[in-house]
Amino acid sequence: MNMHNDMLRLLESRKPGFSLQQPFYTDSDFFKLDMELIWYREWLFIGHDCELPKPGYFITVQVGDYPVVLIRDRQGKINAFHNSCRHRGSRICNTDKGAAAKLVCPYHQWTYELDGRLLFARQMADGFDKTRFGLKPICCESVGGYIFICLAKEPTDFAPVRALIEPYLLPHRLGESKIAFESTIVEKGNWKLVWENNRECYHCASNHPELCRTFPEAPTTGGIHPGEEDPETQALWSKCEALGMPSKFRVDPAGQYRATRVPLLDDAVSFTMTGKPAVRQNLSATVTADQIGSLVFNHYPTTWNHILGDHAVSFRVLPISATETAVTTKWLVNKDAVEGVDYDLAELTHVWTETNDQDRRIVEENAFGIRSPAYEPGPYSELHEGGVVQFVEWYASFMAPRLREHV
Ligand code: 3BY
Ligand code: FES
Ligand code: FE
Repeated sequence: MNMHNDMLRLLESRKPGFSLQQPFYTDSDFFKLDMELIWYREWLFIGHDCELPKPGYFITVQVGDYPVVLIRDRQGKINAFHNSCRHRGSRICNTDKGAAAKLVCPYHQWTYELDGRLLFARQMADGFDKTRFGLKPICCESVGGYIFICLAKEPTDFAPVRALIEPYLLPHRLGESKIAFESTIVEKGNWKLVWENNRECYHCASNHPELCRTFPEAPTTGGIHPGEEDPETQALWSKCEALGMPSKFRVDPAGQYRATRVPLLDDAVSFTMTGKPAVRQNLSATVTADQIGSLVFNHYPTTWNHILGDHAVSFRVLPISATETAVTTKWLVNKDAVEGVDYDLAELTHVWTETNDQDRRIVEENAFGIRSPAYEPGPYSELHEGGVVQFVEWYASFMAPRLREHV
């Protein structure tokens, strides 16, 4: 109770337009509240449909205290389950990914169907009722090649997310792509610092030489109404919308998810050092235009994305502790593209590998300085950090009412 009260008091006394007070970035009790009130309640992006190409393919993920497995069943449906055996609770799948005909618990070999039903439980007493011990399901939705789960017993309606995001994603056919490469880095900083850093490009010119070859560091890109007053963006939107690719900036009323297409610099079409495509064939056969910029799609608290003509890059944020966050990046290409023939992996991944590492250092230095007893919340730049203010306001607006339920 006290903890809820403490956080609520700080949220209510914070200065709008300023960074949060120290405990939001450092305190383990505050971290628990973030997990309970945001991470265990909101829809979370976990992975892509193309990572589960056939029945039996699975990926696992750890969300706070919850081990989770996503698996495609024999009907082709993607299911999410708590990765905890209904016998004595052992984790069942203990690799990041794999494929299995059945899910067999390594401890005493209780065996589950891909849809979660318990099929065999060796030498249990007569009359043991297998139907009562299926894997516990987790709500799961797939939209435009992105799989989301929600750990809440009664999730918020996913339909509005789908309605906003799906038209933007569909032309890019990410469901039919493949992962060319993925990386997970651990940043020694609170998950909110990872997001704050992502939501501005105030730091870009001096920190991201590779990204800045193709990505505009214009202050409005991450802002509240990005692109509306910029003729270049308007031209890109008109051109792409005429080609059947929704592009205009849209955000949901609560500010949790947004989609927009942003132009790249000059003649650039991809995040490479030259701006030229990294992959020979387009990601989607239906998108043939050259300059389509980058479709940026964000959903708090887990994901930001760049979808280009020749590839896409998805980012997944998962908190580990108050001071550690895992960031997983996946590079998606046309499923028929062959490494070494149609793309060079080092060229494809170079810009964001460097950018991620630069952002990791930035976040870690930020976290370092915030731990100082001398830290006090500082003012965001109105010109450059509108997106950060938007993120912090979203966070406060989701946390405060939920904290009030407990005080
Ligand atoms: O586009 C991104 O992913 C964000 C916005 C600008 C800085 N950062 C790289
Ligand atoms: Fe899974 Fe015993 S804990 S079979
Ligand atoms: Fe950055």
